[in-house]
Amino acid sequence: MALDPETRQQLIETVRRFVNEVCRPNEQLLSETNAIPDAIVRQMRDLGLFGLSIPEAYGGLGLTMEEEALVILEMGHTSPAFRSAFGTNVGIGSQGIVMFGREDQKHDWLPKLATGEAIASFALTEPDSGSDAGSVKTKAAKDGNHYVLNGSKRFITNADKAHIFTVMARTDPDTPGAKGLSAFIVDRATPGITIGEPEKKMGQQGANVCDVVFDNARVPIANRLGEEGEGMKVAMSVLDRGRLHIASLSVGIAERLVEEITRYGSERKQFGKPIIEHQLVMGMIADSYAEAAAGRAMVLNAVRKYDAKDKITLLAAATKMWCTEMVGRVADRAVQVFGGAGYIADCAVERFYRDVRILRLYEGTTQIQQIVIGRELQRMAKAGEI
Ligand code: COS
Repeated sequence: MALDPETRQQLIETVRRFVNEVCRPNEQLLSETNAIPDAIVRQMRDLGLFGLSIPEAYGGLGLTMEEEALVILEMGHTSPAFRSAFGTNVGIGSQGIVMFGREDQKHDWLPKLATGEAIASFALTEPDSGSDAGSVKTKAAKDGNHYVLNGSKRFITNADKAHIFTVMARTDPDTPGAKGLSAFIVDRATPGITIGEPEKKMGQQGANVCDVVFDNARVPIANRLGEEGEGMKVAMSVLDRGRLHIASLSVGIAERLVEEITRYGSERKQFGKPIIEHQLVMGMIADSYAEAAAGRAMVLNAVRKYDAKDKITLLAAATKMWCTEMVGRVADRAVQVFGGAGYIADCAVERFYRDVRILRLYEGTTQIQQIVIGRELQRMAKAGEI
């Protein structure tokens, strides 16, 4: 149920204060140490950030998608690795259970995910299966009351901290493609699971991605999410929603960058006046402001449609595509406005420039979003909906 307007405003202002007073002063530290200080993670837990999307019945805040987007827009005003600490619990790690879990599965895991006591990760991508999600090779072979998992997952966000994984694996070796896949909740403590070292990445220091290897890991049949063969449906439903979350984050970062370039442009003088008064610089700042504002409107429209239970696949893909591309343009302009100062390692715009590059890749590349959009439009045309 949606919050009343006053509570909603209080929530947004609380998150804004947390971002301004706690996260922003620690951006440099986060980048240098590649880790979020424990004290900040504790504050995230106290604020309920790990449980934004988890129903109140399981100890979460049970926010609507619109409310979640408003929180994530605020979190976008600081280094996105802060959001990543709780992002998988709110989004792709937990939503398989929220959407497809049985009562006992929800009861076992959601309360711990809501408080941040347990961390959830989403394990779809593999060395040979990225954009082609239906080609997953990890096997889940039935053996008595268990499935035996064998295979490797790659670039799994928060795998190093995870207590559970939502894993997509092939239960039907004779059915190639998406129809042979099923989804599972896999406890990290299961014997036969190895987590790789965190990868060294271009940006988002403090948010780790690792390999996850399954070597005869025995997962109880009771841990399957949905029916056999529904793995792709679980993954894609989770990603439809995740794409709205990433779009919100992108818009938040674009807004932060507009703030950075407006302030810098007003302070930095060249040719005897603030550079914002030079029309070519002014144009870059104005374009960035307008694009961030357009992104906010696009996100709010899409999340309201999600909350109204409209079919969201088309709009989620379009919103994710446009907002992540948009923040890429804004970050590029931000470096341009800062000039040489924007190229110096670890100044804010240099960091954001690197941080935002992944947004156009994960949870479906821009080119995958184009495919989803094209196919959905064609489907609608065939169905006479266009
Ligand atoms: N919601 C629910 N179910 C969906 C769905 C959605 N948005 N999209 C697809 N499905 C279902 C389909 O209905 C189909 O099931 P049925 O055959 O029972 O109808 C099944 O999933 C397979 O769909 P499709 O045939 O469209 O699959 P493709 O193999 O052609 O793949 C794309 C479709 C390319 C869109 C998909 O693989 C994709 O999104 N890839 C990107 C993956 C990604 O985002 N990776 C990032 C990892 S997380 S960081």
